[in-house]
Amino acid sequence: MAEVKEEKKVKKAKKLADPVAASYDVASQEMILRAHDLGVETIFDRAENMKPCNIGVQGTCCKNCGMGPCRLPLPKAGIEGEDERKGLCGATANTIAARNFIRMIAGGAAAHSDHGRGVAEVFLAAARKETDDYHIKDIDKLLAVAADLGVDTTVEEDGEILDRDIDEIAVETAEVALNEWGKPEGELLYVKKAPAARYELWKKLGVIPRNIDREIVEIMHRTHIGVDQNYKNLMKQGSRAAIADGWGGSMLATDLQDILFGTPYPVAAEANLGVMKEDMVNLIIHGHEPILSEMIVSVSETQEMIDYAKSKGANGIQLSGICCTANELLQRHGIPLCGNFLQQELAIITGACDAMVVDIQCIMQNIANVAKCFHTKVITTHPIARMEQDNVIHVEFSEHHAREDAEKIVRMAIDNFENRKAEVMIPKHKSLVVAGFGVESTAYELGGTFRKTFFTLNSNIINGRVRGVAGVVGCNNARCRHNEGHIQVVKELIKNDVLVLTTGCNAIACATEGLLTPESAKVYCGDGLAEVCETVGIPPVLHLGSCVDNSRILLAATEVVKAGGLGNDISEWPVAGSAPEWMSEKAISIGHYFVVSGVYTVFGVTFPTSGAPEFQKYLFEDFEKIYGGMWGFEADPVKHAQLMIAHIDKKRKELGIDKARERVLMDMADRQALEA
Ligand code: NFS
Repeated sequence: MAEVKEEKKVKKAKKLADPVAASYDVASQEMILRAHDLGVETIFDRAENMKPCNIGVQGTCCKNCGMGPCRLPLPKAGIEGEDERKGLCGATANTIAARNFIRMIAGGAAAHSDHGRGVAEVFLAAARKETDDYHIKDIDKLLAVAADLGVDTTVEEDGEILDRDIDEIAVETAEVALNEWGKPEGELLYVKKAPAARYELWKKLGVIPRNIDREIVEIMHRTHIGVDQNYKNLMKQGSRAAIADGWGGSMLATDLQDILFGTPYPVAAEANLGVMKEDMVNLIIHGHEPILSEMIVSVSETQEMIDYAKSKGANGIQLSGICCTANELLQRHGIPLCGNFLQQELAIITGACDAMVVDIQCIMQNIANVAKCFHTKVITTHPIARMEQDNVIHVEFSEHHAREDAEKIVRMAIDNFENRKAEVMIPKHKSLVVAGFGVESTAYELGGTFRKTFFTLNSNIINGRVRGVAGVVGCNNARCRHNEGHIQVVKELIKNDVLVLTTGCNAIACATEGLLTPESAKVYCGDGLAEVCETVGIPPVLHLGSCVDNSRILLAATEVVKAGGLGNDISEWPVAGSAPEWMSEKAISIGHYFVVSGVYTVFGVTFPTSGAPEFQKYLFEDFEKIYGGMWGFEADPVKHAQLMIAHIDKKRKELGIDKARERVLMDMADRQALEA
């Protein structure tokens, strides 16, 4: 009997991930191996032992009521004739996949937008001077946002036009901004920031958001059992909610963060696990909202805290970031990137992470289990994001005592320095990065102080040196090799003269590979793009920030339209989008607002509608006729990039600028032939 039990145990022994197969990144491979040596389980191992549900992957499992889940797998042979699959209520595969898809949009839009709301509330508190800890940092941005929200920036007194009091403008701007989440009538104000042709199209299609929250709520209503049962009508609401995210919640989050913490300008730093330092207190900030992390940066840079760290035997405090908070701190302060989504457990496995402080989103619950094997303190800070493990400390952060909270957290990290127990092993690998390319700074880089414009980019697209532009963004996904898709897609694009705009975990992946430096242009780019990057002095992959900053990509695409010569709408010029390793609902919302803004957008790994071919065809093909942008899917990174390049070439042809590029690509022999 005992033997049988033993045998079962052997059979059940969990598989360990192969470090090289699990990650493209050498620093991560070293830490996965280290985890195995120490007997610490990570997501890479769990991915080996638990396979995803096949029906869920196809998007055709409906669990929106208590009669299900109703599972409608795609027959192995595919669908021949009429698709007769139905749930108990009669819901078809199309209805189920569309419901699930727009619920993902609702989840993603809610996450971005609720983050934005939090920032708007802090902005209002700062404008009303109800907090001493936050102030308005960027007056120019405040004035620009005020104008976009219809807030007067001047007053007329005795027939004279005078500048309005800045505090008054700030309060009114904050109030109008906050109102965008739940105003009872009218339409979202920021949609008018889109090219006029796009706005008119949305109006015609009836997808202009009324307010941010309402569109998310309506998705939950329409996808409840027995409500909307037409996949096209369901997608109409999905599109409206996605616009409310990209051109609403996310864009407001970005703008208000810029007002409070500064608009990013190019800044140099380093990236990867190797930024941690053995002789310093390593405080890692992980999550999304810069409200907390900005305060931690400010506190940890004070002499008082540095002296305190020294009194505990450390040489100082090394801050670094994980996930999108990392991008926020990098673009505004040059704080190094420790890693992206799949590296959060690995940072603790170095044995040198004295505290990991988290706020909201993309935080794996398992970091608390990994932390138990080390001395690391995991500190949650947000009332809506707590963990059940008993080793997690909760310090509830509030804008009304932000500095005090941040001091408490930084002191905790410092006090914990002397408790390190495991041998410290920090990978050596790190790379240089240049980040901070917002719309404002990119216009400045391209056009100079006096002529801030995107026209330099347009003229290089028209003359063919730059073939087109791609926004490559999004998560990591443990169902594919960490960072490989990101890096290969981007390398293939820049090799083919496509300028890349990056955010999120893609930006961090590119950073670790050294693609975010001007020097990388010579190494990885086609001749045309390399020449432009070298002349302007920019990297071929421009870091635009965190995931809410994908709104910056929308605005950059709009600036290109405004600069002229490339059509009247985002859908007309050679641009494409991609999330090679997506996994979150936020990525689906982002992808969808790219699509309905007119951008062909390709996702990797899997696509959550594959079990409903008719509905998927609607997204992949019919959408192009409606919105000028559509979805695509390709798991192979090189083919993935090639799909984007083919779309870019199609747009060049439609604009009649394909010939220019053929001339640029003449090699020496062609030139000699011409001269002869
Ligand atoms: Ni965005 Fe994905 Fe998370 Fe940032 Fe990374 S996982 S959708 S990239 S950190 S939000």
